[in-house]
Amino acid sequence: MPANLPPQYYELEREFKQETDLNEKLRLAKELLALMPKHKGTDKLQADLKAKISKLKKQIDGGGKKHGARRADTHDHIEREGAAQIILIGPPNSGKSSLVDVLTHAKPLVGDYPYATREPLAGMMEYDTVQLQLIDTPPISEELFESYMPNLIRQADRVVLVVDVSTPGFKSRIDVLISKLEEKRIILSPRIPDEIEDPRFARKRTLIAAHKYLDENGDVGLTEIKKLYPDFTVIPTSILDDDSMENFKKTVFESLDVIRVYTKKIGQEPDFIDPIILPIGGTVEDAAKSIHKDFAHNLQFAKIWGKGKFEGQRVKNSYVLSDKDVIEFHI
Ligand SMILES: Nc1nc2c(ncn2[C@@H]2O[C@H](COP(=O)(O)OP(=O)(O)OP(=O)(O)O)[C@@H](O)[C@H]2O)c(=O)[nH]1
Ligand SMILES: [Mg+2]
Repeated sequence: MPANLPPQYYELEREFKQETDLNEKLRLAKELLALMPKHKGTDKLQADLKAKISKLKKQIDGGGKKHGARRADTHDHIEREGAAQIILIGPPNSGKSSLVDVLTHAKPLVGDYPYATREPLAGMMEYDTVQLQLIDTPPISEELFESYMPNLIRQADRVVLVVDVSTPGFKSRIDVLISKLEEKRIILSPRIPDEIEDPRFARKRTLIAAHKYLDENGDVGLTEIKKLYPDFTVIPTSILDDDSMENFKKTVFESLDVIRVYTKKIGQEPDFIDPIILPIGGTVEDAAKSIHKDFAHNLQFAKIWGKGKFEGQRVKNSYVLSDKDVIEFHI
């Protein structure tokens, strides 16, 4: 039986054969497997690929153990905390660490010299009762592109590209960064496409922070960057301008396309501290599920308080919630 593999498969297979980085090779092997049609004609190919994946995993694990030390690859993954993980990337000295310093309780090293940050560092940013995780990262430039960066970026919910718009020539620094990411099949995108166009590419919804916009030449840079990337959301930021920091938080939150739902126990005041976060369109049942599977199963109905609603309105499990609704579960 013929395997009937799609043309993308052969392209990806060529890349797989040429790739020398083990982590990247493993990722490509997994992509190949995902791309492969599953039928009798590909049984043997599937088995071969699975064997390769297993071997690569062993090589990666074994390599780490043999040398004892945790290599940079251990930064491949940062446990997500809060409602979303947002990664800050950018050229050297653009202000990534300063943003994480001002917006979270983390204390990254801020340097008045490039390449100050050597490792990623996560901190929590609060916006209107919602906790969002920000990740500071080492710069991306012609000279430096840490091998773990592609994985970290792929895993994040949103990317913020931090650009120092007060220093002329930022376009070429962004171009370098974009092409480095494209080599790893990551595309910075103004929005998430409705359909997956090409499964080999990760399209990451990206916002641009036009940083240091209040510095000399910053206004010129801000105008220029908006013109260069008209489809992207550009947020003017400066750590010296509190309003811009508030606007940064708000814009990042709004880009997540989620709603906040506050819970209340029967006969008590709502808990406005720790909302349930749901995608837009989330229902009462989704909210209950996010608390516990059994809880959703036993749910009879809920009461809702919110804008434009009848106070304490009784609703069914399929009811679609709105941002800032208060919900009282009845089981
Ligand atoms: N004027 C001004 N300076 C800033 C601002 N944000 C950061 N800086 C300065 O810019 C320099 C670089 O800041 P960092 O936050 O270390 O930049 P980075 O992007 O983390 O740099 P790398 O770690 O090397 O990639 C430091 O001297 C900061 O004090 C800002 O909003 N306005
Ligand atoms: Mg830094």
